[in-house]
Amino acid sequence: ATGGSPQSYDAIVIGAGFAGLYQLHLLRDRLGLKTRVLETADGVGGTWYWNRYPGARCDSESHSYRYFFSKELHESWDYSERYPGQEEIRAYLNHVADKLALRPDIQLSTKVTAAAWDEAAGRWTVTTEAGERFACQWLITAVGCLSSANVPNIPGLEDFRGEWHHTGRWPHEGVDFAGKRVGQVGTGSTGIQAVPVIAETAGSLTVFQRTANYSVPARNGPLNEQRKKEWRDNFEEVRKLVQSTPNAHPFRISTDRALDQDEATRLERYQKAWDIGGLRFRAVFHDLLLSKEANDTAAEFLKGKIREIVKDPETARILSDIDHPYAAKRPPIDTNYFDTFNLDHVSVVDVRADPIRRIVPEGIELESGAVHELDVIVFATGFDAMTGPLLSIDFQGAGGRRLRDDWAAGPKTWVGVAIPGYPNLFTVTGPGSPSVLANMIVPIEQHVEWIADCIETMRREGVERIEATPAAAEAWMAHVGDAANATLLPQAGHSWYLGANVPGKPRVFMPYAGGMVRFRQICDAVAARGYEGFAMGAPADPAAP
Ligand code: NA7
Repeated sequence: ATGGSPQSYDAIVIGAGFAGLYQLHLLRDRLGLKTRVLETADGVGGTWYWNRYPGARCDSESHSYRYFFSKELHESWDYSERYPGQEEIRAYLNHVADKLALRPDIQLSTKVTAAAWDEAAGRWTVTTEAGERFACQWLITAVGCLSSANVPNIPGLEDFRGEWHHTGRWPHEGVDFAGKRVGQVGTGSTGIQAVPVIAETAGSLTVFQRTANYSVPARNGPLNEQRKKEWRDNFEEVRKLVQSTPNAHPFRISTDRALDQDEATRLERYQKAWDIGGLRFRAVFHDLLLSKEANDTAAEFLKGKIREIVKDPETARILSDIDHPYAAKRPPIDTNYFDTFNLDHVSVVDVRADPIRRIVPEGIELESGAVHELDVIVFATGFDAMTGPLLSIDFQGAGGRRLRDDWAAGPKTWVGVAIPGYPNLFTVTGPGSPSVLANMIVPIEQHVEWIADCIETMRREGVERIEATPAAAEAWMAHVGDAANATLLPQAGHSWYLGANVPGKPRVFMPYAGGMVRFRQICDAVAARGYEGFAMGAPADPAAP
């Protein structure tokens, strides 16, 4: 179908991860729209297709990391461990694709490179890397928010004699570390998962740490049959629970305040939470992300744990030299991360004190001139989060405006799902959505359902065109800023929430920190008021070109 007139659809969905699969199901099977999913990869799974690095695992507990829209689907699948591993989540999504017969409408190995709004036709034209063209009335991006790999621009990488890989683009055949000198850059959630597993086979492992990080033991383990049955039988309860907590996890954040406790009680509570493990640690007190003084008590406890676990005092000092509040950056959870530094062949290098200068053919050279000779470099350096995947597509909106220009000073959306100037375009988990601050599945389901409801309303009422107003988006991004500023989240100056991990990216706090419950209420109110903040049927700003 290259050249000639584009293939025509009602709706095109970009991406076949959790969001894209469910969006296809709703648009095709509930609304009866002629829908096509375009997916870069040669399989479904999104994040869980690409992130095949050693130790890749979800930080959400497995009974909450699954769709909740169908009881039948729910009952057709069990995960095997407390936290689902990458391969198992990918298998789950393949299972869903089969169960809902989604595959015939998913076009794999198809990378969307551009999308342009044709005002006269009232349709989007979507172009792929291979030059295929599609026309559609509604365009939905389900491209993920942590999917554009951020490979740091370190001079000399092309001269490196060994092999290097980014965790988010891991080779499918795996990487053989046996006996090799491995260097890993990055100690975020990903790096902290990878270190213990890489250390199992590597000849040596050197971790290049720019920012020390907290981590709480995940306490992963197999789920026994009784547990599996319990999750299966309590579908409604779990669904209600995840939809009623601000972070969409299957546990409630305590209403107790850290600062109201005496020292002994507080420590006891922290110790208990440490023993339970995982993101539940964050839930132990209500004020951990609201008060620096409260946060300091948790931070001190966690730093103490690092110093307790790590035997070498200098290594312990480097690993516990953490300068942001606990959970102000996404808090990692781990399996034996700090213990791994007690192994003779594993070490940490503080590249804040002695930064990476360049990569040389033999390895990594620091500002001091020290060279670490390596056979493999692993970049666990994260993603161009939230805006990266959208801006990698050349979006051309009404009047020829470009998303890259419109977002040059930072992204602007109305309730995370719509962008002024881009009619009939919906973004799942876009900037301004709470997605990355929550157990991702719950916001994904909410966005996808809200979008389907909106399109259904348009069809019922004979409205061909919808567009967020600039005023609504301005107000929303101001509210997103206020919600973040009410917490300690902006205090981690180098977090990807702020775009600070990508040089040159505007510093704007992107996710909505007001909580998933509040977000859902706001979106429901927007719809109930006849799609407030949207212009229905006509351009939002008639004065614009
Ligand atoms: P993150 O959380 O962005 O972590 C990336 C890590 O890589 C972090 O430690 C960075 O240090 C480090 N980094 C990035 N660039 C460099 C350079 N140039 N030199 C040295 N170190 C660098 O990504 P993850 O993949 O771990 O996690 C992403 C999300 O996926 C996670 O939050 C979960 O939601 C799932 P920095 O802190 O910037 O100094």
